[in-house]
Amino acid sequence: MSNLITIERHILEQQKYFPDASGELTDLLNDVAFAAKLVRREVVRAGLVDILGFTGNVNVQGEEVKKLDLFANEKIISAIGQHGRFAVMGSEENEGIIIPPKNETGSYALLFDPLDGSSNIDVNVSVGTIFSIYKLKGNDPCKASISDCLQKGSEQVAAGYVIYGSSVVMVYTTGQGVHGFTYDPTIGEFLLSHENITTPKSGKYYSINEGSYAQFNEATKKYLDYIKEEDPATGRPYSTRYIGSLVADFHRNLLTGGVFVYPPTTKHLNGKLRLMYEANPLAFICEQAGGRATNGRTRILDIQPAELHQRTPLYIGSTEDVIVAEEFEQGLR
Ligand code: P6P
Repeated sequence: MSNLITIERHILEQQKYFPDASGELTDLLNDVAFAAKLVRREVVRAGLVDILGFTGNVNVQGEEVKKLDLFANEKIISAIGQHGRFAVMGSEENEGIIIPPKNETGSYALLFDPLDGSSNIDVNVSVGTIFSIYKLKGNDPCKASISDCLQKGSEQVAAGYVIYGSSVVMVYTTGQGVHGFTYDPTIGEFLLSHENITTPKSGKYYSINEGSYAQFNEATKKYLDYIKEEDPATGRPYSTRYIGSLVADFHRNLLTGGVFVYPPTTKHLNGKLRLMYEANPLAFICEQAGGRATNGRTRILDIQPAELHQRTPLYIGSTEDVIVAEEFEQGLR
């Protein structure tokens, strides 16, 4: 039975695809899985301990920091940083790069959003951790810098997310397909539950915040009008599904098919979502599952980053559905 395969064993088996692998990628993916268990422990009981609510601080994004945001960030940095496998990190919660202790032995860079969708924490809506892993560009980890973090998404060696929902699922790719693991609290293990995830070429869901309609450009408004028209031959109208938690919306569409769109708006001219630790890792996963991810014009994984926290519009999900949304954005429809 495949569900008796732990994530640690699966990661080890994936190593055979990397003949020159030193086992480091295996170790650091296990580090991430371990950190996910620590975060899960607090997320699933957040209502029982004094970890809900706000810290009273504002992060680099100008957003109020939830206690659980801060906890998740600190846990990931300490649980992963302690083994010295990462020479540099970039977090949604930290303005600059993080140089972990013992970084002199690291060969990789880690970008992560410790707890995305945190505004949903206090109302028990699914939230998620998203991570992205690169090899260092240089050979000297002591010289690891921001440039090791600002690599194109196509350079990722691994990416994944953990969704803390009705069950806790960790999904990852190393470029050899997409695999999902469901946490079994009775044994404290992530067990293989979704092997070789492939996303349908088209779906029936579209995910966009229609409350921002007044902020959308005319192309996006035309797309929304189109997707809601009655046309059984093209499966329209699509159903709207928008949780307001990127990982939850992405995960549903990945499994069932559909398209998630966060377009440019008058409030966020370059979109709201972050390239390095939201769009890139999810784009890597989506493409590995047979889907498509662009900013409406350019493949997400081809975007050359300029800043750690730069934003991007995001059109991601089932290939045929994303192409339709892009054609409206490009004025082709
Ligand atoms: P809006 C949550 O704050 C988040 O970063 C993503 O998880 C989510 O997809 C998006 O913002 C929701 O943004 O503007 O629709 O509320």
